[in-house]
Amino acid sequence: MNTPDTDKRTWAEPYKIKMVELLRMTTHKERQAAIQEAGYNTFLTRSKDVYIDLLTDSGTGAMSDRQWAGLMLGDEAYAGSENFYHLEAVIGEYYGYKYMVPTHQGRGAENLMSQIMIKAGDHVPGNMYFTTTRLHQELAGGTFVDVIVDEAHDPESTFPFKGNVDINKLDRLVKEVGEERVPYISLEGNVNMAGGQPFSMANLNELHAYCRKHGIPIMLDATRTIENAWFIREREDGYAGKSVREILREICDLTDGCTMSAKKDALVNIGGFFACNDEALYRQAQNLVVVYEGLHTYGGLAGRDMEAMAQGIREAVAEEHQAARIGQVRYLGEKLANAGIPIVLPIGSHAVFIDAKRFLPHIDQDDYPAQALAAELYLEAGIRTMERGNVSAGRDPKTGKNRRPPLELVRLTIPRRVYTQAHMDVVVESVIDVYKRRDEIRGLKMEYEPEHLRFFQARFTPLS
Ligand code: P61
Repeated sequence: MNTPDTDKRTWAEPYKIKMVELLRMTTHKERQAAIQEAGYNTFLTRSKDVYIDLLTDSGTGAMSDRQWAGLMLGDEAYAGSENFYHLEAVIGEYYGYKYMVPTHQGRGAENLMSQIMIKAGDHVPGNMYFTTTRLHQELAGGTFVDVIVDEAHDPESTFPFKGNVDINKLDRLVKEVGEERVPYISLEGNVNMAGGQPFSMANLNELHAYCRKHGIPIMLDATRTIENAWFIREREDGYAGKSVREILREICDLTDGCTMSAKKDALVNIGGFFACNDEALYRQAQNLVVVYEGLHTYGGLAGRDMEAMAQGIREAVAEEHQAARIGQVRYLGEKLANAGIPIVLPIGSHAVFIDAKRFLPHIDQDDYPAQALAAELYLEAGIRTMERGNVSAGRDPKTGKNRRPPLELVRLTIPRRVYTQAHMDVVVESVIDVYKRRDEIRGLKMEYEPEHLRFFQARFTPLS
C-alpha cells in the first residue's frame, strides 16, 4: 500500500501550487450592501463579493495538472466518445459496477434512478435525507423514511459511525408497509446532512444480509464514499492495513448500484453518473438518460469532463490525498472546538458544522438561527457558508409546517485542494469574533419562499 509517511507525520498537501486565483477583499460596508441585496441568503450572494468561499465542496475543488491535461484529450463526438469508454473502465475498476450512465451531475442520476425504481405509494428508507435526493423520491411518488441511527441527530454524540443505518428502524418500516413497497434503500456515504458522518463496514454487512433476505436492493449515494472509506480505514477494526481503494471496492460490492455527484470525491467541476449491476435496470437508465441529459455516452457532459473525472477518481483514492483533505477539515474543526465554538462531533470529512442552536440559543428555530448566523459570518469577514437547518429541511408536505429538524447547522465546507492553513486560521478568528457578540444577533423572517428546495432562492429580512 502506498502510504509511506501519511500515517506517522502531520498532514500536508501532497501537491504544490502551479497557478493561483486572486481573491478580492471587501469592506464591511460593501458586504452589508451585498448581503442585503442577496436577501440574507448566501446562495444569492455573488462570488466576486466573497473572500473565503466555504459554501460548498461541490464542483469547487482544484483540478490537478493531469486533469487539466486530460481536458485536451476531450473527444467531443456526439456518440461513442473515447472519454466515455475510459470513464466506464475506471468506474468499473474502482467502484466495480458493471454498467454506468453518465449524467450532468448527481441530481441527474437521482432523477433517473427515482423515476425508474419508485412507484407511487412506495417508501424509500435512507440514512438521513439529502435535499435533492428526497425531492426526486417525492416527485416520483415515493415517501422518504429516515432510518439513520439516533446518534446522528445529536450534534454532541461522538459515536464514530453516525452514518449507520438502524436496522430495527428499517425492519419496522418493512413490516409496516411490506417489502414490496420498499423499492430500495438509499445509503449515503459520509452523510452530508448529519455532518459528514460515515457508516461502518460492519453496519453495511448487516444491512446487506437484511436486504438480501428481504429482496431489497441497496442503492449507494457514492458522492463522498471515498471519504467514508478513509474513515473506515482509520476507525474500524481490521481496516488499518487496507487501502482506501480496496475499502471503496468492498463497500460497492455490498451494494447494487449508485448515484454519484462527481463534483465532490471525484475532483471535477461538473459531472455525475448512475451505475448498477443489473442489466435490465441499466437498459432503463440508458433509455431515460436520452430524455433528460443527452446520449448515453455523454449524459450532458463534454468528452473533456469525462476525461477529467476518470483521472479525478484515480487521484481521489490516494491515501495521501485523503490524509490532507480530511486533515485540513479536522485542523479547522479542532481549532474551533478548542475555542469553545459548538460544532458537530466527530468532525466530518468535508465540512465543519457549527451548531446554531447552541451558538444562538436566544433565536427560535422558526426565526432561522442558522440562516442568520451564515449571513453574519459573511458580514464579519466575507466568509460564505451554508445554512443546513430549518430552511433546508423545508415544510412537511402533510402539515405544511416547517420541519424544525433536530440539527440546526451552519456548514463551513472546505473545497478540495483550494485553501491553505492560513485561510483556515482566518476563518477561526472570524467565527470567534462573531461568537463574542452572539447576543446581538437577531433572527430572520422569510419574505420569499420558492416551492422546491427553498433554501437556494428564499429571501429574508432581519427581525427587529
Ligand atoms: C453540497 F445546498 N451536494 O453538498 P449535485 N447527494 C449528496 C450531495 O451532497 C449532493 C447531491 C447528492 C451539494 C450541492 C448542493 O441542498 C443542496 O451534483 C450527498 O449537486 O446534483 C450535492 O449532487 C446532488 C447543495 C445540493 C445544496 C443540494 O453542497
